[in-house]
Amino acid sequence: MGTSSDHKYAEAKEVLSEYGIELERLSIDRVEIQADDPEIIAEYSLKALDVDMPLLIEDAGLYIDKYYGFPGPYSSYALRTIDNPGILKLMDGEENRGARYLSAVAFRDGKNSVTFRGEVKGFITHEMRGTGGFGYDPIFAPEESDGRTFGEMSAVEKAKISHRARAFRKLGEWLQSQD
Ligand code: ITT
Repeated sequence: MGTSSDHKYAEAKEVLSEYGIELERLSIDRVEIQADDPEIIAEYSLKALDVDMPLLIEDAGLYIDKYYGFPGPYSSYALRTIDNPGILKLMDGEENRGARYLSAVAFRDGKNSVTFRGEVKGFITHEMRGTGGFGYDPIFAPEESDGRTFGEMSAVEKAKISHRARAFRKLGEWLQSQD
């Protein structure tokens, strides 16, 4: 499993399977607008897709308190450019290390359109730790843990508290309630 979308897909698929829901990945280009909030980005991308089947789009990012939410919607770009060492450099000597991951899942079927959010609060570590997860996981330590980064956790541990798992669990519950 290489790319970040492979990881995101595996995490989402795993959560939805707990609700008996099967997730399949489509290889189609999506329109991605620039907005501060992942909810707006995911909803816009979903609306722009002319596909006649139950469909979802997730958008996510890392929001650092000290930098007013940066990289936020630029998370993918910041990772491709300055990467984790660049983020650590920005945080050099900084005491306010608070950050959060946000995820938004926009879903529609023939009848409804709904969006669910998930959030996990944590802090940016002083160094990269762990080889698990992907993206910013080696520099993000959730509050609800023992100081380990997501990169130092198993997929199962990350899925207990991650922003993505939380958003997809809400979707799973909502879909179950529709049956
Ligand atoms: P990719 O091309 O990198 O997949 P994207 O624009 O499709 O970007 P997202 O909005 O969902 O992907 O997420 C933006 C970036 O935020 C993503 O590239 C990751 O680097 C980072 N990110 C999101 N969720 C993450 C997680 O659970 N762990 C680590 N990094 C994450």
